[in-house]
Amino acid sequence: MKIAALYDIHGNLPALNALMVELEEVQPDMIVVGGDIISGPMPGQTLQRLSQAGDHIRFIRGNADREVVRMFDGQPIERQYMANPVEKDLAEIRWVAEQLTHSQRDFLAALPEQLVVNVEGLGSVVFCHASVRNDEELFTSITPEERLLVIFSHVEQEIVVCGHTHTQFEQHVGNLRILNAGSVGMPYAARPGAYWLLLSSEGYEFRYTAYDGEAAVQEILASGYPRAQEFAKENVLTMPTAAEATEHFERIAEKYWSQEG
Ligand SMILES: [Mn+2]
Repeated sequence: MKIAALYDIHGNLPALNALMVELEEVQPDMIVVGGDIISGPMPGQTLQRLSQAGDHIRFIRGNADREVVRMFDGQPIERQYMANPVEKDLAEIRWVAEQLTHSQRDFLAALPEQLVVNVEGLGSVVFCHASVRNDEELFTSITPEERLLVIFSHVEQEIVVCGHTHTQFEQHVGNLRILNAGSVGMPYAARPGAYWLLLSSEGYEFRYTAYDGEAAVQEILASGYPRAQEFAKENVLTMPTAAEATEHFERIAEKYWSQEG
């Protein structure tokens, strides 16, 4: 059995398209879309593309999807870990919400936060967006073990697959293996591309799919997305490294944990 975990696509349709072509060769038995599906340049088309993938696809909801649904419904948006959205962020979320149909809103609103799949030979796997506790909790490859023990203390499965911090990494706590699938559409990594995870009975593989960045930028700039310029420059053609992102997220996580006492 093969499962392709596609996390944090963030409306980057060109990245997703390249990956779907590669998956035609990989032929996974299941595709798990790990949340933060649409918040980016091509929200509606991204959902459409995924809906054409076949009936072996499963979805969980990410924090950004949840926020877009709240915006669609005219509800306020509050964050627990990251800074609350300022007007520029709200304008972006509003634009994404405006691209969705009612049925796309309903689809996102109805998604589960977790999914458990038993992979023969590998064990039981729980897919979540950020952590098993909620869809925005931050931890990284350098989070101390004592904190991971608290976050993952109630997990009954052998493997946790997560995303949210857009960096591929692997962590171990006791017998539990934690795998961050990385990000398809907004990776923090050494080179541009779509990052994802392949699980199978034989084990797991951190994967990477290259795509034409210049062509992607043309599509992104034509999308009308308010952050298109920034997205093209800072998320497609170049991007922060995993180490830079890790330090950034770990600082936020530390601040949160020190306040929580
Ligand atoms: Mn994300």
